[in-house]
Amino acid sequence: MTERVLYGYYRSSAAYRVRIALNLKGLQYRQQPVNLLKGEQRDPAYLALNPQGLVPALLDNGQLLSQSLAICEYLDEAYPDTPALLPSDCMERARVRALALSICADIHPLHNARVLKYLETELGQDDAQKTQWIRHWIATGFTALELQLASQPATYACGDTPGLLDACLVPQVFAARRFGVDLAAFPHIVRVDAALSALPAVQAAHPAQQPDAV
Ligand SMILES: N[C@@H](CCC(=O)N[C@@H](CS)C(=O)NCC(=O)O)C(=O)O
Repeated sequence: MTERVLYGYYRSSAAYRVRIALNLKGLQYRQQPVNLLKGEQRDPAYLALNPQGLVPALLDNGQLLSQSLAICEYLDEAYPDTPALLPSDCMERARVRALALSICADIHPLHNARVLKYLETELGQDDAQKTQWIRHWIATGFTALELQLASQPATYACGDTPGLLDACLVPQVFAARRFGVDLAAFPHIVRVDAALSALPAVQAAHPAQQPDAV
């Protein structure tokens, strides 16, 4: 088997999701940092690997994969003997995917680095305006997620074993704290995040624990 390599950045929410997924599944990997602040995601060598110029990308069995959710689902299918990230029931799987997408497609892209840069350089928004934007969109997404978690309370986001939604929730809560979002209105999200943060697999994925952390 060839080496498994995760191209990522310590503070990237999307790379953080994949680190959690790999750790929950007990799959070994080497990290290859791509420094987003230095623009390394746009280096020709990296664009040759991932033309989108985004992290993460995962090299597994000699093939390169992009998009964090696609990578997590691939890991579940390719390594069925490791702990499952998705439920076996197709209705439950659809529910988990929907909630994961509510974070990955509807919250996170609105505060991605390139979006914030565009707000600043092209639309002339200052730091206070950008912070208002970020907090608004995270709180909007969390308001709906909180209601959904409250409707079926469990140890983790979707039951009593951690899975795909948890791998998305932890990085989004990390980002919310980093951007100063008031989490008082989201007790279920905070509770689930605390339960997850006690797991060694999740602790090892924390940005501060990564080789490129500054
Ligand atoms: N939908 C993608 C999002 C990837 C993404 O937005 N990555 C960010 C870091 S969290 C990135 O590489 N940003 C670089 C940039 O904005 O230039 C995924 O889930 O993998």
